[in-house]
Amino acid sequence: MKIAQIEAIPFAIPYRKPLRFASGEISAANHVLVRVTTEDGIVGIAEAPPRPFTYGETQRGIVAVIEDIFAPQLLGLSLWQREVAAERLARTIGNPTAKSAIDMAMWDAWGKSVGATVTELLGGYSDRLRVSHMLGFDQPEAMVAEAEEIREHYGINTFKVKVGRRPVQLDIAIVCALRERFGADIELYVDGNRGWTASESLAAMRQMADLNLLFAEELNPADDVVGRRWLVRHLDIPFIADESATTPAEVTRSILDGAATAISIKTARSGFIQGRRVLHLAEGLGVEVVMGNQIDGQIGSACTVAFGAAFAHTSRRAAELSNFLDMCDDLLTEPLRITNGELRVAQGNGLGITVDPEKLQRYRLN
Ligand code: MUC
Ligand code: MG
Repeated sequence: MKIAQIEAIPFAIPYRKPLRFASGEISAANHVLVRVTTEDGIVGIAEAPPRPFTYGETQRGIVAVIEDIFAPQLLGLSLWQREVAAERLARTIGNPTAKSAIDMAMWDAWGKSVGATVTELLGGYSDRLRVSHMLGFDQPEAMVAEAEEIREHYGINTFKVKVGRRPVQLDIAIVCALRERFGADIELYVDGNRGWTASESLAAMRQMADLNLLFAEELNPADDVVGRRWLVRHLDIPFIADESATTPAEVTRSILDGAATAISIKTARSGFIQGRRVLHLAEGLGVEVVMGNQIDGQIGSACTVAFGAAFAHTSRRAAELSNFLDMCDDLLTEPLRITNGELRVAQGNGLGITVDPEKLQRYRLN
């Protein structure tokens, strides 16, 4: 069970259509496949999706930090020593996605070694999650049409609408159009990716007060310390901290400061080991969580559902698991399938997924 090799393999898969939101745009999955191989030949996998505009990590940076800094510190550790690995990785500040992919690949390998799924190892609460679909920036008609298609094909009834543009009226019109088209048949919430000011956010939320929204997420920057607290205090729905609260310390500060009243957990940036700490902290503080999406491919989505299905608290709300639908292709032998609005945990030990060698050959960059 000792780690013999850690590989970081960059790959690129184009998107069918770009996903646009207030802090960036994605038109290709320039991700890194991380493989942890043990001395007895067990291979664990995970993927690292860099989001330079949010966390500063890049594809080349992830490969370099894994090869030069992280891998040499972990070789020879046993898969039973995940806390030792986490402690060594934590000595380096930042690089959340690189660290998380190593952590999750270790759990995948551990599950394969002991004959259990990662969901069972983490908590074993369920075998599936309801899915929420993210609607990126577009004109109102196109966003309503996308929601229609997603409901029809995949049975998804929860939508997160990207907002944060100026003039704010355009985004408000889209949320109104979605509610008008689908009535009470869908759940809706909004995510601003820090695009608005506190006062723009409150004015917009007041105009959407009758639309029965579930949550508002990261509408303005958390660094607007007083403005953010003022905004959250004036809302009567939970306010999700996403990119502003990714570690246990940031979550504690956000909730105690009144900068948020709910938390997004993304396995891409917390892995399973930190994700579990954030989750239990949120439970202890008494706030809701949503399983978020760092615009993961299918490997990352398999990680999210494996984690989210493991616990009651992460299973309550629909999880953001459908961004991989925007990709032209992926690396898995057996693609993930969303049916009846749900994604099931892949069957098989560890994460239950396998990389198709031909696809990896086609899309890898080195
Ligand atoms: C979200 O919830 O903000 C966009 C970039 C990223 O890292 O996550 C997203 C979705
Ligand atoms: Mg967000």
